[in-house]
Amino acid sequence: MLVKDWKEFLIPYEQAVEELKIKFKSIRKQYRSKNEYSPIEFVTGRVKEISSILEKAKKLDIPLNKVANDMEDIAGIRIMCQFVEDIYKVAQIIHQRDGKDLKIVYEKDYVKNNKESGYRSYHIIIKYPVQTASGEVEVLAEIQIRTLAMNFWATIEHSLNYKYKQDIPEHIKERLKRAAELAFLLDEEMSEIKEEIIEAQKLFEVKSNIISDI
Ligand code: 0O2
Repeated sequence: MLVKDWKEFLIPYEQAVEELKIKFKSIRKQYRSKNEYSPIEFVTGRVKEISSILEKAKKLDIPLNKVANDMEDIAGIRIMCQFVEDIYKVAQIIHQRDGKDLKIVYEKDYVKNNKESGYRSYHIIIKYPVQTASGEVEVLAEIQIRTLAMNFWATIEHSLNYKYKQDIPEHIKERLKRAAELAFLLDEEMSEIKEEIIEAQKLFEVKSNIISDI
């Protein structure tokens, strides 16, 4: 497939990512405008690079004409939360939309069952309909929901994997596993004082609003 054809193929994925980012950011805005705690801290999204699609297709033995059906994360949304409990709250919000603006295909709970690497996140694979100039196209998208600590770990591990071409030296792998355990402990500790933190953040927000009104 030519680069031009890839670019055309990726258009509905780009639209899906943009729409989903708006929808999840808007949930956060709605909580905040009611001065309520939002289980969503921030949202990012990306369409997989053509080179990464080709690499993954090769690794997983996916023929290029099957990529749209078999590669679930060409469109990727990442939702970051402050606390582990928020991850399940966000998953519940997504469940409430199942059959409405999206369809849940399946989920993977790497929060409770972390990967061998130490990776933790909650993944929801969805089908998302996009209205294009040539009609409706349903694309697959992967929503990753994780805490800030899980995101910190995953981002660092991802860059090390890139640096070492998926072959991180054993001593660094061990360090990363320890770091993942510590990130998990950090999440547990923060959950223990969650109510205290939420209250403090609300007070801080009120104070900031007063200052910005002056
Ligand atoms: P990128 O660059 O983020 O797009 P599996 O066969 O189940 O082990 P599979 O089929 O890749 O793995 O699916 P899975 O588990 O849902 O993983 C999809 C995405 O989750 C990955 O996409 C990563 O974004 C993230 N992920 C999964 N495992 C790890 C991990 O050990 N470390 C980090 N940092 N991220 C992980 P890509 O295409 O691998 O990468």
